[in-house]
Amino acid sequence: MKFYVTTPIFYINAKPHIGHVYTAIAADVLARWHRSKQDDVLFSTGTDENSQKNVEAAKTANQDIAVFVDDMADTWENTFKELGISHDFFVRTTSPEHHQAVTALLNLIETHGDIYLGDYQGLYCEGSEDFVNESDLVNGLCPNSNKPPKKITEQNYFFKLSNYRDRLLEHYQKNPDFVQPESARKEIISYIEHELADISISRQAQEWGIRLPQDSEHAVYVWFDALINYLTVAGFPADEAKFKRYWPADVHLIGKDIIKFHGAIWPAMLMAADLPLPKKVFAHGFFTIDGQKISKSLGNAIDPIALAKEYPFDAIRYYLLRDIPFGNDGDFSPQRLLDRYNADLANGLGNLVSRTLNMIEQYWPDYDGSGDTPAQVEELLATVDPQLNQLAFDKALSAIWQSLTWADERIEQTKPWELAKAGDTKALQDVLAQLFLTLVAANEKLGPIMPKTHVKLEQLLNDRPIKKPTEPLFARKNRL
Ligand code: ME8
Repeated sequence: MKFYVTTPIFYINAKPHIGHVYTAIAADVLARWHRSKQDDVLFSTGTDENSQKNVEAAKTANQDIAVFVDDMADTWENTFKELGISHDFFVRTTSPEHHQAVTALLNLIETHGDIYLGDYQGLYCEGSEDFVNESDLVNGLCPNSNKPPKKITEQNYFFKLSNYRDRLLEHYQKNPDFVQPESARKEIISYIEHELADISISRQAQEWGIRLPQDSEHAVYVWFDALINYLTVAGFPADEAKFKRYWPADVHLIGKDIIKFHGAIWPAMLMAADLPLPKKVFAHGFFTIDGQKISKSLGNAIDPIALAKEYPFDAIRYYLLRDIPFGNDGDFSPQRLLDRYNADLANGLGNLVSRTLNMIEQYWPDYDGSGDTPAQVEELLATVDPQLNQLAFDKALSAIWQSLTWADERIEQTKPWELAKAGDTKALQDVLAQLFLTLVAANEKLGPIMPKTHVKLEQLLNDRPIKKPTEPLFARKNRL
């Protein structure tokens, strides 16, 4: 089976923060999980470069915009690489392949008669690159950026989005899983029912950006351009074989802030070009940092590379996916990260590994690792794959940790050292094998979520004779 998963492509007016990396981590887990099932995976991420935000940032940095986006795209790509994100494709919207895809899609939509020239008079929020209504404003300011909107009056090309209202609603009715979770689905259906109107797809007199094939005086509206990245990655329009192989995408992972674009505008664009729709759009929640919205002015954006110097990146993956049910809003708390690290990783998994291997080395040095996974553990771990399929990462992790707790309890109940003292070899070996095989089974499920830990643990478990680790899997940390 093929599996095509995407993250949003990110604005590169600033460096990546932990919120951006969150989406990439979730996509990475899914990609690794599908690879482990031998699926033909395409996992894409990339950068949204034709935005006015980037132009402003280049000006502030006193740099030529083309140089600026090259540098920043490198920074983003290197950040993901350094963190071990396993994307197969890093798409840039200034690339020639993407230009080609945008032009081809716009031409297809035009053939359908869905593009027309009109006058746009209204408000524009540069922070979210969005045309907005008065009613969208919060105290007169743009909802996402808290900045005043710009009033614009210009001739624009429009996409007849309103033509697709009924087809979109029908699609939602027939495909209840198209947008998840339910809160996002409700929000988007209400938007389609009550607010859907034609959208402007070009900006006049904007130098930076892809030229509209219909009129080179206009740049393509950056959101229209950005959404098409998902086709570019799949080889549209030039590589027909690749496109057939991967399109439609299996899941677009996004934050809930951009649901309108992915749940209404994007499917309508594809309908207008007679292309199949993605199978699923999953909108995860937003998290604050210690209760505060992540913002430049507060300077509280956590740099993922700096954080990965303090904690193994697997621990950060674990914390984010375990602590915030995927789809809900949440809070990133450095204190909770530390607590979870110590409790679940250092004292939990790490301690169980060292106790188990230590006892085997001591009491049963010629154990070859054979035997059956305990039934209770098998039952717990059987829930992991279905949970991953639902993107319920927290529940998947919780099931894995329940199996570790089961093993910890076995140690407390059976006290292997006392069995050894009493010379009860059979009971002693039974429990040691149970512990070992629990670790083997749990580690198999950990693979996509904590890939480095998985490899380390696999080495320890495959070593013969089985030896206690020379260093802890996770060293305890005392203070922030
Ligand atoms: O919107 N919590 O790019 P962007 C969780 N270029 N996720 C967060 C987050 C937070 N606090 N902050 C950011 C754009 N994100 C467009 C997308 S796609 C065709 C074009 C994540 O750089 C989340 O995935 O503003 C969100 O949707 C994305 O970053 C927004 O990134």
